[in-house]
This record gives sequence, C-alpha cells and structure tokens, in this order.
Amino acid sequence: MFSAECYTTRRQCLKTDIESGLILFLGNGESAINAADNCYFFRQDSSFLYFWGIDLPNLAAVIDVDAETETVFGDDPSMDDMIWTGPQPSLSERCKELGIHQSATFSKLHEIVGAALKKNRPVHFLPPYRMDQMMQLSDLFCMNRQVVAQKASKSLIRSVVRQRSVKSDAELAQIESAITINGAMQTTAMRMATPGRHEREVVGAIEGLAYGLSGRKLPFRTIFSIHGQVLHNHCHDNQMKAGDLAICDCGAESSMGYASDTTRTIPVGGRFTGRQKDIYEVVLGMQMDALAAMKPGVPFRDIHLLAARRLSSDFKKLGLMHGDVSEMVESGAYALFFPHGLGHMMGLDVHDMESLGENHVGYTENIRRDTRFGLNRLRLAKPLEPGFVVTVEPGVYFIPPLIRQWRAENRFGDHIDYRRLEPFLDFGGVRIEDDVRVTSDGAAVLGPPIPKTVPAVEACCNR
Ligand SMILES: [Mn+2]
Repeated sequence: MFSAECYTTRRQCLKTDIESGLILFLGNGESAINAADNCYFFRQDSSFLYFWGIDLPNLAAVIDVDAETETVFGDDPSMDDMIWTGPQPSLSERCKELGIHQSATFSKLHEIVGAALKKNRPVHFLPPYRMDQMMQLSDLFCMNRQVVAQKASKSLIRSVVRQRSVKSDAELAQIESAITINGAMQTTAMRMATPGRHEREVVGAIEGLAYGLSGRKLPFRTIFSIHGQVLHNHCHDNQMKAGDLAICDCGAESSMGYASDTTRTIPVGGRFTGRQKDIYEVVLGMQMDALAAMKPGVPFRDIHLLAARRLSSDFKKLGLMHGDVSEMVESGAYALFFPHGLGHMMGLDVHDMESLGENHVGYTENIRRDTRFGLNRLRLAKPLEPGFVVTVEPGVYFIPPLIRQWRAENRFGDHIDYRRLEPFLDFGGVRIEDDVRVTSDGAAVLGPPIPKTVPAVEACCNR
C-alpha cells in the first residue's frame, strides 16, 4: 500500500468536491463459485482500494463531510475464522496504518446511513455493479434494487473520475511493474508459439508466469488465438500450425492491483509471410502515427481517426480500398477492418473506472459518443491530460461474416474492393497494443520495450 498520507489526501479531495452529506463506499465481498465456502479469487473494488487502501472483503466506509469523520465498517475475525485463516490484524489496527481514525462493526453502518437518511442528508455512493452491492444498497436505503442503483451520485462519480484519471509517480511505478511482467508474458508466448502446440499451453504458461511474479490474478481474461478476427476470443483449444498468426492480448496486475494490458501478434513458426508482413506494417504504422500525435489537449477521438486515416491510405496503396482517404475515414468505411476503439484509460481497472459509466470516464458535455459503426465503440474520446494512462491498440481484422454482410449490401462499394478482399477471408487479424502515459508535451510508452517490429518479433520467436 501507499503511505497513509496518500490516502488521506485522496479522501480530502473528495470532501472538498462533495461539500456536505455522507460519502459511502462499499467494498467487494467474496464471490462463491459453486458453494459459499469455495470462492473466486478475491478482488477488491478499485475505488475502495484507491481511497481506503484495504484489500480485504466485506468492508464499507463512510466519510461524513460535515462532521469531518472517516469510518471503516467491518467485523474482526472470530476464533472460528482464525482456525481457517490464521491470526489477522484487527480492523482498527489496519485502519491506524492507513491514517483512518475510526472503525466500527459492519452492522453499525445501517445505523449511520439510516440516521442520515432520516434527516434528509445526502448520501453519495458510486454505481453498484455486483449483485451483493445492489442488495446492500437496497437494504440500507429501503428501496428496490433497480431504483437504488439509479440514485448513484453524479457529483461523486465526477470527483472520483477526476482524481483517478491522473496517475501519480507512485501509481506509474505500479503500472510499469505490471508491464514488466506483461513483457515476460509476451516474449514467453512468442517463444512458445510453435507448430503443433495448442493455444492453451501458451495461455497456461503465461498466466502461471504472471501469478508467480506478482502473486495476483489477472486483470482480465487472456486472449490468445489464431483466430484474432474474433475480438474477444476466449477459446484456447486450437492446435497451432506454421503460417498461423496468433494474437496475444494479455495483462498482469502489480502487487497493489494496478493493471497492464498489451497485445502482440505472433507468427506461428517464427516468420511472417509477405502478406502478413504487409498488414502488420499497416497496424504498426497506425500505432506510430497515434503515438506521435498524442499530447495534452488533443481529443483521443482525433487520435482514433488519425489511425483510421493511416489504415485507409495504406489500404489504398495495397489496392484493398479506393477513393478519397478523408471520405473513407469520414464515411466509416475503414471500420470494416477496425471495428473497435483505439484505446481506453487504464489504472486499477484494465478499463479504468468502467464501473462508473464509460461516458463519465471517456466523454464530456462537449464530446458526445458518436453513433457511427466503429466509433460508437470508442471508450475514450475526450481531450488528453498530463498524467492520463491510456492504451493505444489499433487493429486490422478480416471478419468473414461482416465482410459478407457488407458485400451483400455493397456497403461503401465506392471505397472497398470486395473482390480483392476474397483471398483475405482466412487471414485473421493483427492488433498491437501498448500502455501509454500522457506527458506535459506528448506521450510515452510505459515499461520496458516489448518486441514489436517485424524483425524484433521474429527474432524473439526464434530465440
Ligand atoms: Mn486494451
């Protein structure tokens, strides 16, 4: 954990923004797999972790802005618990380490919240995303689950987003440590992507590596697939053969729960074919153009469109698209090959703060979500600020059902040469992703470099 002062300062900023009433945080509980005592790996709620620093289940916390008190609610382990879990420090001891002066049993939470509601004092809380949180809120507010979920506080969301969006040096160090692990995962995948192996052997090895290095589970499910055109492909049963192209999109968590999220595209057998190299260079060019243009004040939507422009002009050179490049971008014709957003914020969550609402995190009053296919999936569109950490993950995919549908409608027939796409129907996809920090005058890829150019990836595969 960070210093007590760090958490105290973060909570102080909330109090300044919120001005009056209670601010309620619900930590995560354990989550049963198939019986109450057999649980998934525990993951604390990221905002709870950010403001309170306690990585344990079944806690809640309240800031009383008017009385200037901060209290964590939870129950100390009983002797019966300790037989199974071993001796644990008491909640009040943990709180003291973190600069929190008050703790109370969990049942006390009902009294505190109930008393505030009776006096019509505002009680601010973040949107619930787990059923147990919804039920707790429903109990505390004596309201139906759906009704109470809609009462999440917009001003609290705004305040939390403002703070969590800008990463401190200590947070950047955590993210870089997660990327260091991620680099080992990627280079291991490159070396293991050999003909005859099953995808799951690679996945098992790199996920084990992550756990061994950080002692934490993954920030999201690994994608490792020779069918990269299926964007979130979680099937790992294919046997790889020479000439396949495998997309490896994976991440690790740092010791304090910060995420990394990188993607590399790997030639099975260690050599890209000529055609694979052509498409790979397009995607690399998209990423390079994006990285060069990122700086404070520039809307990330413009960076997305810049990548789309590079795709369009390169595809024109390859003879797969025709016409005016600006029109290909403006019309959305490019999105046949790049149907997702260029990136997202990253921090304690891989899609940082997504539980607070994507539009609250990535959009503003002035920059609203675009409805065009492709752009409508962009998670982050607003102007960049120094200290933002975002992923930059352009991709090019040949998605057979989508190509067939657009071809049948002759959609963007002026721009897309469907006849010349025919040989690419079995191509798969290419994605390249790095985690990037916005600096005072530009942007910098975080962490130690992971092989990325065609020669560097081939060299690593053959090491
Ligand atoms: Mn990503």
